[in-house]
Amino acid sequence: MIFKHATHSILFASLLLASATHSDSHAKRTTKKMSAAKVRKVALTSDTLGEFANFTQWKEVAAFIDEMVALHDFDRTELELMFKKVHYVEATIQLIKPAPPGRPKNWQAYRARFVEPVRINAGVAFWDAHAEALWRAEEQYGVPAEIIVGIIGVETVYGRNAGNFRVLDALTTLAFDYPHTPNRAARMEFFRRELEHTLLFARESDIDPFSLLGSYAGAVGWPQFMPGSIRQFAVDFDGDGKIDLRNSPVDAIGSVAHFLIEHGWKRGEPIAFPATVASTETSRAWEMFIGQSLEAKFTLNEIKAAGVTPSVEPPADLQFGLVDLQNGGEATEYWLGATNFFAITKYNRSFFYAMSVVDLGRAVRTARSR
Ligand SMILES: [Ca+2]
Repeated sequence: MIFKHATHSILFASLLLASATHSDSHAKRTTKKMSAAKVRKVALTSDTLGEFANFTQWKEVAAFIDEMVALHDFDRTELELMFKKVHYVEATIQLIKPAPPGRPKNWQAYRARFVEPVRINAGVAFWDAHAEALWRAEEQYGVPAEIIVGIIGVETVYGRNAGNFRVLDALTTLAFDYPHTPNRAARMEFFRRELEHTLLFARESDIDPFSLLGSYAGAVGWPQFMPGSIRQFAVDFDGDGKIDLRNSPVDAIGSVAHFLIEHGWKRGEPIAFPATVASTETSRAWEMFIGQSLEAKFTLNEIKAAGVTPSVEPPADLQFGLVDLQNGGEATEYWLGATNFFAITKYNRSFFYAMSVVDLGRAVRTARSR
C-alpha cells in the first residue's frame, strides 16, 4: 500500500529547486554523517536504524503532542518520553522520493518482477499452508483465494519483505521532514494522521508502539497495511483476540479480503476482459476513457460505441473502465476493467499493480493444480 501518483518529471525539477532553498538543514546533516560503517550497520539491524533527532524540540512535534493530548487524552509526559526515543531515519526520506524520470512505463517489465518462479513457488507454499483460512475468507467475504494470494505475494513475497523499520520512526520522520515535493504539505498531513492512528492502535491493542515494524513508509505486516487501514479494515481472523498483521498470516488473509469488500469488491463478479481499440485517426473516440477515475462507470455499449472491442464478450449488465497497460516502445495492452479490478486499485492506485495481483494469483493457482 504505497503511494506513487506524482508526475515524476515535475516532481524531480522542483526537488532540485527545493534543495537550494531548504532552510531546515537537518536532512542534509544526517546524510553527511552517514559514514560507510553507519550505512552497513543500518542495513543489519532495526535497532540501529536511524539516529536520535530530539524530536521533542521540533516545534511541529510539540504541536502534534498538544493535539494528541487535546483530542485523545494522551498523557503529555508519556508522549514526550516516547518522542525522545524516536529515531530520525534518513533512509525513509530517500526511499519516499519519486524515481527520477527515466524509461517510459513498461507493463511487461513490471509484471516480470512479480510474476516469476520464486514468488509463484512461495505462493503455492503459502496457499497450501493456509488453505483453510483462504477458503474461509472466500466463503465469508466473496474474495477468491487467488486474489488474496496475489496481493500478499506482490506486497511482501508472503511475509519475506515486510520491512524492519520501526513504524514510529518512519512515520515521525515523514510527518515532520518530508522531502520538498509539490505535494509535501498533503503528504506530511497524511503521515501525521498515520502517526495518530499508530498511537491510537497501540493504545487500543495494548501494545508498545515501538513494537510495530514495517516498511520505510510505515506499512505493516504481510499485507502492508498503513496504521489507519489497520484500524479501519484489519480483522482478527485467527480468533486469538488481537490483530497482528506481522505475525499472523491468517489475520493478513482475512484483512485483505475485508479491505477489498469495503472497497467495492462484488462476490462472483469478473475482474477484467482483454480488448482491442480502433486505431485509425478518425475513430479514436475511446481515448476519452483513458485517465479516468479508478472506477467502473461506463456501460459496455458506451465503450463499444467509442471503438473498443472486447476479445471475450463480457456480461452486458456490468459497468467498466478502460485499462491501458503501456509497454514502452511496444504496443499498449488494453483491458475492460470491471468493478472488482478497480477494487484492487484501491489497495494501490496503479493498473500495473492490480493486473500483477490478478496474474500472480492465477499463476499460483495454475502451479498448484499441476
Ligand atoms: Ca489474530
